[in-house]
Amino acid sequence: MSMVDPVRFAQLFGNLRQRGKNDAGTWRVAWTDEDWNTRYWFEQTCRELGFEAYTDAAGNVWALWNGCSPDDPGYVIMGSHLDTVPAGGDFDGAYGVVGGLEVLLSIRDYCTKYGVKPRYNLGVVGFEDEEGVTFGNSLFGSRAVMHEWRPDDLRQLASVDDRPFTDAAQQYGVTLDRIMAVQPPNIVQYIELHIEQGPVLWDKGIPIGVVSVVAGRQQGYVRFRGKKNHAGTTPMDQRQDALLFAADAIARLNAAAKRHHGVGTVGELKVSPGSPNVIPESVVASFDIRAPEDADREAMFQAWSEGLLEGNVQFSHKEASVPMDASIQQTIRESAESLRYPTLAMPSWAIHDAMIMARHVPTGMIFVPSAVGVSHAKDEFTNPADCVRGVEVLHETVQRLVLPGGAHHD
Ligand code: HGY
Ligand code: MN
Ligand code: MN
Repeated sequence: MSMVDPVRFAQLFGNLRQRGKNDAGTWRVAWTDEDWNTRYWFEQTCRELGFEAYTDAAGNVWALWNGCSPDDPGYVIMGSHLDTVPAGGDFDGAYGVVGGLEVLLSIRDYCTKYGVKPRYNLGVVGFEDEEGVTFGNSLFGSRAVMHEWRPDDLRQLASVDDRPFTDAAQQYGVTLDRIMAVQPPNIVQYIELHIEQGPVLWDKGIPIGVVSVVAGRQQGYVRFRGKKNHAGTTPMDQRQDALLFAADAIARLNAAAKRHHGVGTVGELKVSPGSPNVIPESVVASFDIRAPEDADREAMFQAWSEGLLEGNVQFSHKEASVPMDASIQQTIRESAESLRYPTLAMPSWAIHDAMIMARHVPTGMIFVPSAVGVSHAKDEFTNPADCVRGVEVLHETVQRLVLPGGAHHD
C-alpha cells in the first residue's frame, strides 16, 4: 500500500518552517532574500530527492515526476505558496507545499517499487508572491503560470513607498518579458492542501475541510486628503483632519461588513506628515473586503465607498468568488471517509492560488484545522496529528486521481 511517511514529512516540514523565522514570526516576504533563499533550498531539496526541479521565470518552484514517460497525458499538480506575510505564521502555504512533496514521494516510490504506471504525471509547485503584501499583486505566481498578467498590470504596481514592483522582481532575475513567457507543465488538475486559517474546523472538532468556494475579494488603497496645520493652535471646528476621515471610513467598513455577511479590514495606514503636533494632511489606507457571495461583496463595497469623506479609491483589485470542482470535492470527501476522518464542506474566506488555478483546470482544496483559528501571526499552529491527517487525505485523493484503479490498498 502506498503510504505517507509522517517522519519524512515532519523532517521536511520542520526544515522549511525554520526558514526566515525570528521571535516575531516568519518573514519569507516575497521578493526578499529570505524568500528566494527558501526557493533555492526547496528546488535543491527536490532535486536531491530525485525529481526534475527548477524555478520558473516568475519565481515559482516546481518538482516534477513524469511517471508516465514517454507519453505526456499531463500533470496533476499539488502545491501552495512559499512566501509569507511579514511576521507571519509558518504553516500558511508551506504546509501545502511540503504536504504535496510528501505525497509525490509516496506515490513515486510506490509506482517505482511495484512497476505501476500512473494515468497522469505528478508534481508539486511552490508559488511566488501569493500574499501580495508589498506590491498588491496577490496570487502573482499562479496568475503568471496561467498567463493572466498583462505587462501594464505589473508596470503600474508599486509599494506604499513607491518602489516599483518591476524593480524588486528584476533583482531576482524576474522581468516582465520573462513573466509573460512562463512555460508551465501541462497541468490537468490542481489540488491544494492548506490550513483553514479560521476557527470553524477547530471549534467543531472536525479534522478535514472540503472547500466548496474560495471567497472573492476586493482590495486596494484609499487616499484621504486633509489640511496640514498646527495641532495646538488650530481650533477643532477649523480642521481638515485626514486621519479623522480615515477613522470614519474604518468604522463604516466594519459596519458594512456585518450588514452584508462579509468581512472588511483596514490593515495598513500611512499618515503624512506623521508628526504628533501636525494635523494629518494625507492618509493612505488599505482596504480588504471579502464575501463568499459576489453580490454581498459588491453591495458592501458600494455602501462603503459611496460615503468616503474626502477620500478616493486610488487602487482597487477585484477577484470574484471561485467554486471548487464538484467531482474533486467528492473525491476528497470519499478519500477522507475511507480513512474514517469526518469532513465539513465549507467556503474559504482566505484567498488562495487555487482560485486562479480553478479558472483554468479542475481544482480542489483540502483544509486542516488552525489552532484557535489564528493565522498570519507567529502563533499560527496546526497540531502534528491534524497535519498528517491532511497529508493522508491529499495522498488518498491524488492516488484516486492518478493511479490505475484508484487508491491502492494491498
Ligand atoms: O489574504 C489571504 O487571504 C491569503 O492568506 N493570502
Ligand atoms: Mn495561504
Ligand atoms: Mn496568507
